[in-house]
Amino acid sequence: MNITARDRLRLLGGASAALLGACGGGGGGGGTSAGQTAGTPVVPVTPTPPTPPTPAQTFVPAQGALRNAYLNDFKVGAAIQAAWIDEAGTDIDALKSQFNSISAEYEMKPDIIAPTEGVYDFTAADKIVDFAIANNMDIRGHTLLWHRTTPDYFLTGTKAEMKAKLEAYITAVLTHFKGRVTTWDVVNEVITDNGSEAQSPYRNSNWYQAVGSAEYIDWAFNAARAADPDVKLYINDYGTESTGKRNRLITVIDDLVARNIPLDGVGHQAHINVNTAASNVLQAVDAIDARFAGLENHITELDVSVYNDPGSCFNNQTGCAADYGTAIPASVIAAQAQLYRDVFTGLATRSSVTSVTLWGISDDRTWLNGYPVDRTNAPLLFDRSRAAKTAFRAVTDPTFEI
Ligand code: 9MR
Repeated sequence: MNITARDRLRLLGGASAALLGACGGGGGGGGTSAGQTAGTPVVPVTPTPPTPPTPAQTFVPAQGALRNAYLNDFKVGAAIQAAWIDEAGTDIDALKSQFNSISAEYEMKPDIIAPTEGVYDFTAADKIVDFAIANNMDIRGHTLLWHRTTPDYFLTGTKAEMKAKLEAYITAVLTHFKGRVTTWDVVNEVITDNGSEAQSPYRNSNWYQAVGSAEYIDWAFNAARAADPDVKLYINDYGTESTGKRNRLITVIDDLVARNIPLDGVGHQAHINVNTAASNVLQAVDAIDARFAGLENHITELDVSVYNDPGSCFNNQTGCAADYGTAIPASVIAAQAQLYRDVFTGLATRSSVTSVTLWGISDDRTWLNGYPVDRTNAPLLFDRSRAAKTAFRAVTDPTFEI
């Protein structure tokens, strides 16, 4: 076949030329196909567009749908990691679009801020706090004292020396964040899970053992109040949805209140699962309300595991529920959504609840993918493709049928 110079010019003209260029001139994207006679009009073959996802997959929440649904009730928070702030993508978009409070997943703990005595590094924490302020969000400071993130140097020397080290740390941290961080979890998980232990209601922790009593709790609250008279001071723990743990927590708060230790609120972590009764979470709030007028309640680490494991799974990783992989049954996703809805709407009727924080944003980045065993979990409001889940719709739209 003979292509003349005039034909070549026509082939390269206008849109056809652009398409040929884009497709590299080869394959089925354009050009002269076999059997096509030079001189006849060239109609470029348009690539087939990708099939659009079904509407269910493309549900995009309205800007502010989550925080606005509870604007008159409580702040809605998420735990994040500082590194996420620099990522382009949907987690940070979801955070900005849907939440109005932030917790640091680990960057505001003593092992990160002061791994060496007296040497403070606020870089990662400041990044989260600055981001929150720039985006009009609250910050829940988490946490000044937790047995799992206490560097060893805190727990050496005499009692007076340990007290001085804790006071120095708390003073430095609260002074640094003064006016920016509105709330601190002063102590985290100081209540025991085993009511028959001698030191119950306190946890037999490294702190308890080093000090020889629970006096370190007083030191922490007193130092925090002295450093910042305006910040809200919280005691935070998990398992308050079960009566034994809750009653031990109340015993400890009774004692703090009786001795005028400064305390503003109770943090309920609420790491629950699809089989938890929403009423148990609400009863934890009601129990605090009934006993302590004036204390606030925060839900601080809410997530709903899709697995209902026996105690042995947590104790020695045996008998754990089998991994669903990514094929989580629709019935489980629906049950999770219903539980989220019942918890959120119930909390909205409790005036002492001023903040509800999810422990993460999307299911692919949650501590529950590795605890109590490595497994695909899906405990949050956004899925692995970072799309809003059924649970998100359940808590933001009362007319949405689960
Ligand atoms: O989810 C947090 C994980 O990324 C950290 O490595 C870990 C230690 O700092 O803390 C995890 O968060 C815990 C929270 O601070 C207290 N309650 C239990 C949470 C899950 O372990």
